[in-house]
Amino acid sequence: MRPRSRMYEAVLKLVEANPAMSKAGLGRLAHEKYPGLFKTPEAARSVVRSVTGAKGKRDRDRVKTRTDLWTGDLSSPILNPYPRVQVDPGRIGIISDIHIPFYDPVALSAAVTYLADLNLDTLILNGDIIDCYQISRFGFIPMERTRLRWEVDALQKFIVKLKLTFPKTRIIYKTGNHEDRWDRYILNRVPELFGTKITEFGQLVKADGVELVEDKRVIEAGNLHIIHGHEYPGMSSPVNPARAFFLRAKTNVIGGHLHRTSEHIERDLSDKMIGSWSTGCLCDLTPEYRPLNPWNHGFAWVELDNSGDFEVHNKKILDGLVR
Ligand SMILES: [Mn+2]
Repeated sequence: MRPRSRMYEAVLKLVEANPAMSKAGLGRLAHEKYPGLFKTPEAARSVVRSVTGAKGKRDRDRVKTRTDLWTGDLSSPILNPYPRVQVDPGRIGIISDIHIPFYDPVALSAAVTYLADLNLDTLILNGDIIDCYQISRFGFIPMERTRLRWEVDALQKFIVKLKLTFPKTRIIYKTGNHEDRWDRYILNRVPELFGTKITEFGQLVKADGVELVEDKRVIEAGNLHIIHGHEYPGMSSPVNPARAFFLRAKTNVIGGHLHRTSEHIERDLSDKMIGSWSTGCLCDLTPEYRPLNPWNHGFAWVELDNSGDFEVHNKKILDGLVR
């Protein structure tokens, strides 16, 4: 072990005395207490990081040794790695529930042209972009445009058009419950080919440089979590979609899936403000399979700053106008 610096020792003392304090708070405290050692709170904060990281590693090593000792000779478990996807600070557009071929051309172009003016850093296609109508378990009315082949072609044209409209924007496609129909279909029909390149849904969009987020994984934009909405069970028809998201996520969250614009804000006992939002859809509001519903057209954009704080602009679309 190499000898520890005075800065390291000073910060270690503070970390041990204030286990609940944030890294930024510890940085400020170290700067206040030892101005000779740390010229700025930021300089102190980087030492805080290394001190807490080192402690984290000791703990992780201890857990690993204990786990290896206890389960080393059991057979391998089935585990699901669940990495989160991070979005950088900046402007983030969120559109979802387009349900190609049942998209609403007026609403879709209103949303896309509005977002195109914002110089987005990231655009998130937040699920149910295509319907996968032909391969749903609810049966299907055969028409040219309801065939999966037509949907796939339309999706690819849509992606190409998005890339032209947002040439400098990172585009992330998070799959929703309708895209999940793809894998279920492959698993039922040709399980032997499941998980191979030929059957992978992502192959439809990856060539155009679109990143795919699958398997109900969460996107993190600073302190805001982005989900489609089907990740949680029992989300079928809540009174207020945003509140339903809040009750499940218990943290800042935005999702689509319910095709309705809503917002729910709560302050918790520690004075923390928590916000949840649901976005409207961009599909036909009276589709043949469900003509009566409370849906509205909409989308959102988010301004995310470096601290992780964010501002949600949850837009509605009425008669082709963004409100
Ligand atoms: Mn959905």
